[in-house]
Amino acid sequence: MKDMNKVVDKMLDAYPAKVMKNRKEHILVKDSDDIPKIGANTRTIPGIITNRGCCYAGCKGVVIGPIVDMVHIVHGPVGCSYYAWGTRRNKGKAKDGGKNFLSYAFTTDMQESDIVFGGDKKLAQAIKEAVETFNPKAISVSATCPVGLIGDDIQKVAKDAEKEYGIPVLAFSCEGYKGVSQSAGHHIANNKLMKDVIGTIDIPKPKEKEFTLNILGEYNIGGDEWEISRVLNKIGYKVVACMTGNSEYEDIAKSHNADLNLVQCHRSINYIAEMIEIKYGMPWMKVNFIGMENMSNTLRNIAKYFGDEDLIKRTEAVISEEISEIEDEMAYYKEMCEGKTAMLYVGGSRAHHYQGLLGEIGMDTILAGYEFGHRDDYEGRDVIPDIKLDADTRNIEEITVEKDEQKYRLRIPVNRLEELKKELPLNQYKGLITDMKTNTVVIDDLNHYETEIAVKALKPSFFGSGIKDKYMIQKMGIYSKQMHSYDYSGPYAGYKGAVNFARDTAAGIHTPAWSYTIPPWKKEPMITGKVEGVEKVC
Ligand code: CFM
Ligand code: HCA
Repeated sequence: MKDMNKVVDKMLDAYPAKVMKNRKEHILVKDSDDIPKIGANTRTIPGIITNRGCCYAGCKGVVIGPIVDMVHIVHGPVGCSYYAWGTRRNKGKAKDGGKNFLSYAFTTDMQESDIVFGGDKKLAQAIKEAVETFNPKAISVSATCPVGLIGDDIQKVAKDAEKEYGIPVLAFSCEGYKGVSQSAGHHIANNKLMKDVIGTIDIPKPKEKEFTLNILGEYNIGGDEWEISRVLNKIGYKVVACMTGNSEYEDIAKSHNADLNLVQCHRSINYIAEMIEIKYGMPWMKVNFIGMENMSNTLRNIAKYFGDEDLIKRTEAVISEEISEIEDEMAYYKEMCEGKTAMLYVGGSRAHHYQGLLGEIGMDTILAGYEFGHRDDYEGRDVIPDIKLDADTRNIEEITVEKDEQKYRLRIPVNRLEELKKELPLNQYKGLITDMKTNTVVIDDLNHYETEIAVKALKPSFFGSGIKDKYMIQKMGIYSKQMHSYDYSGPYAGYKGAVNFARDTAAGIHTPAWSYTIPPWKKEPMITGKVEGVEKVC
């Protein structure tokens, strides 16, 4: 068995003292069942090649962008808009009679003269053109870095446009430099959706045997939401809104009227889940739709929440039917992958969510980390978090929710809810470190240098990566799957998604392509030399 501490020491060894001290806080070896503390959600050291994105990416790219029937205007130079054009594979379809603008990229294309003289007029003109050409239900405006630096008042431009055109125009002051990663952008997006959209359209209360859900933190990457909703609908649930994958503006406006919020990606949307609970009394439950067992447990938990006998029976019937359809194929791929190892370095939730599915095809995750997860994403939480404590709230206007205005609409009695909180993941969740085995490595804000050391030392068969690290890993002869967009594949969620993932993984690991690549450790000479008077092997 590899000594993981030695691998970590090798990573840290090359750093100057100050950098080493900093990085040490973000890297740990899990060597017992204790949950060690990890440094997270802090500024990346300048000069280190981080995989992180920016605040604008988190707000426009992640949370707001997937809403299908809004025109999303990026106020800034064209590159910021172009970068976010279609790369995330957040799929969407127009609903009956509705519109879908996801394939477009709208930008004000700021030039030097706009930076000098201000871009407000150009933005107002862009909104006008969008209304006249596309007649959307609503418009979003997202600010990129220069907008904040020159002080364009996008909030005023949006308010004036709302009055003039009679449709919601949501302005997000999500300049890229705010916060330390895309996480700040999630928070800004959550706050505005809560303040200006959620709760603005009421729908009738569901009938007695109607069970309504929202899915939060699910963005329909590669069609995941379609697969999740297929199974939920088969059991008999009605999904009011998916935030924000494949959703329409009005779905979100109505979402406060559902019975229960399901939270898939906690990192990006915990703020809305908390605020809806405080304002409307709707509880939220942590779910995981990735992997057969996680999917089944999630479905059982939802049914248990409602406690309806028929619903529980239907849930069991659907689970059996779905599993019987895929188990042979899963077993076949398991045989191909059994005993192989994996590394996962993805955003703020997938590095955790995919470990169960990898386990189902016989693969252990030996190293994992988040780009921008917070401490609670690593360590889990069993109490209701205080949303104001997040470091991201720096520079971000807080929204307050009036407790006196609570509109309780609970389907189940409050005392039963309190009981269920002891049995179900209501308001609570496990962390990435909690679920990892011993003798594994956890790394926050992993960089390219550390990736190279880890891959060389541990030679995994699979690396779940992002676009910035994928090819550098493949050049080392290791199969790397882009876990943000699934490359060109998916869905990976739910039962049918699990088979897609298993098939892609088995094929990726066993492709003969790797035998044509000579990894650096097979051709690089071992150089022995003196560094600062110390004998070193590099
Ligand atoms: Fe949530 Fe996401 Fe993720 Fe995320 Fe992202 Fe994404 Fe991601 Mo890329 S919302 S934290 S900010 S699950 S875009 S769909 S894949 S880094 S792990
Ligand atoms: C983002 C979006 C991203 C980027 C993926 C990557 C995505 O945060 O800007 O850098 O590999 O999922 O598309 O996370």
